Amino acid sequence: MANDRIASVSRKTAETEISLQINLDGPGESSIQTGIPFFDHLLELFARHGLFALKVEAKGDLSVDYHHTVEDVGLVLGEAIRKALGDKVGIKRYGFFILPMDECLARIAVDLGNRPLLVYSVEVNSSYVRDFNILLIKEFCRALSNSLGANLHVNLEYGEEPHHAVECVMKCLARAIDHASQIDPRASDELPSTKGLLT
Ligand SMILES: [Mn+2]
Repeated sequence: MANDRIASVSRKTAETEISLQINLDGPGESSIQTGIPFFDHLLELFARHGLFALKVEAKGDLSVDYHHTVEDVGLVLGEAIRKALGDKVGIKRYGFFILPMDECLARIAVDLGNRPLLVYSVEVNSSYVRDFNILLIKEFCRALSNSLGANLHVNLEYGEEPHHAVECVMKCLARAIDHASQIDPRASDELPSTKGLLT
């Protein structure tokens, strides 16, 4: 098991250029620059509530729209978490959280078992926070699930206000991933699988 669970990933395409660093055992601090203020806000919350240390610098084709940038940050974040997890020996592997935020309640479960799949159910009356379409968070979660190799079940049980709804989802997601990536002191030398392989 690696001592410092820190990883950096950089990725450049014709649409986006992203560099990201994460410490899974950080104190919840962050430095986020994506060019999309509301998305910066959500990633700051992700770092704070996951108790990660997160640094994100993203330059994307925002003149087209926010889609490529949001999706690609999800992809690079998943890759960095996967790298920081290393061989996954000793981790809890499964994580879940139920998080209330004002009128919203999110329920999220994650399996870091290298079987990527997203089940996503987040419905609120309106889809926009200023010019940010909250449907993009589904693309973010799908990209994260694929590159992290995580089975993700993301449910907003109920809620109305779109800002509250996606903030509730991001805080809940961070806490579920934090839970799953923690080392289990009762089995710190064990791989949480009978298959003998989780990567
Ligand atoms: Mn907020």
